[in-house]
Amino acid sequence: MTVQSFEKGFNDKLDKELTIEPRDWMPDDYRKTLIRQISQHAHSEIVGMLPEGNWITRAPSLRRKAVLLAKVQDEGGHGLYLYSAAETLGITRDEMFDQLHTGKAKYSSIFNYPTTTWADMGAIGWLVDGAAIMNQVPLCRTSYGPYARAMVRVCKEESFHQRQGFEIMLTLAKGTEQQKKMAQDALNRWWWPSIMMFGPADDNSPNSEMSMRYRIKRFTNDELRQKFVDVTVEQTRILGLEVPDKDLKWNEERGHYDYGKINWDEFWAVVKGNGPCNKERLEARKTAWENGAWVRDAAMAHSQKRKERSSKKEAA
Ligand code: BYC
Repeated sequence: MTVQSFEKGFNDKLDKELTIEPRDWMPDDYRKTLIRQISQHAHSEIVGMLPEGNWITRAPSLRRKAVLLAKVQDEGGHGLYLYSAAETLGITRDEMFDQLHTGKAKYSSIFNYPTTTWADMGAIGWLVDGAAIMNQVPLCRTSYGPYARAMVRVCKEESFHQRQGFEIMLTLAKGTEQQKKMAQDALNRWWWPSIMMFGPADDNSPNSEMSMRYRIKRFTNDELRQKFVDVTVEQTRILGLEVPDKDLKWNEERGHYDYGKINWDEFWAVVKGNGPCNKERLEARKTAWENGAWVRDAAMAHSQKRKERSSKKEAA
């Protein structure tokens, strides 16, 4: 078979909305951009455990503690599905961790902001997981099979996360004056970073064209951002809180909310490693990796021993 016929088979599958599987032929740039996106997505889940993990011991009740603990564990699980999906493309987990620890691979900008009050747990669940759902539900139909299948489970868990965040916000917003203030303050601090999560504007998004063509991304960054704004503004009304954007207004003609100018300088500073918590987050990941070395060594030694035992048994 020629490269052209392999390419035709690949394109036919995309046209028929069939998934590409690990053993199928795929163009190099498809493989490369998937490794980039899936591994960065995995890193985001793992680094995303840090800002919330910070609040587990300080959650205001046993119920809140148990729920937050379960949520943070879920994020760890999401990271593991995603690392496994990326491994099917021919990169090892060690290589991916190395890329994270050396700053070569990115992770979501949102996790470089500090979590200073309990209300931030509500805002993260509601806004950050809400943005994640908006981005990831379409990824259940992404063209690469292992990524699409991982997303189905991830999205189910994310909707639980979003609801628990909204419930924290609702409790605070309907609570005392001081609690309502806390909720509004968290919304003020997390609104713009959440809007930025969707990535640069379409005319400044170098990967979008190819990813849309290969049906990896099903909507552009701006399309998803607009959907998120439209849905979330309505939810803010239920909370009785105010979106910190004086230019936000319903546009009858477009059938969407218009929103204010995004501070792209801030976005790129955070993406390039200069956000409020970038150094702290990376340090925490590197330390966890180093401290966990004995666990990896012990697991490898155990598996080696089992292998030796079973080959001895076979030989006997
Ligand atoms: N932060 O050409 P573009 C979660 C980078 S986890 C940092 O538009 P693309 C959760 C981008 O990587 C949420 N970097 O890129 C976890 C690219 O740089 P490279 C994570 C960003 O890939 C725990 C450059 O900017 N979700 O939900 O077409 C608790 C140009 O961008 C960001 C995913 O990863 C950013 N926000 O589109 C709670 C979803 N945005 O790689 C919640 C899967 C852009 O060329 N990923 N960059 O060096 C995607 O859908 C896409 O990769 C993106 C970016 C929409 C994020």
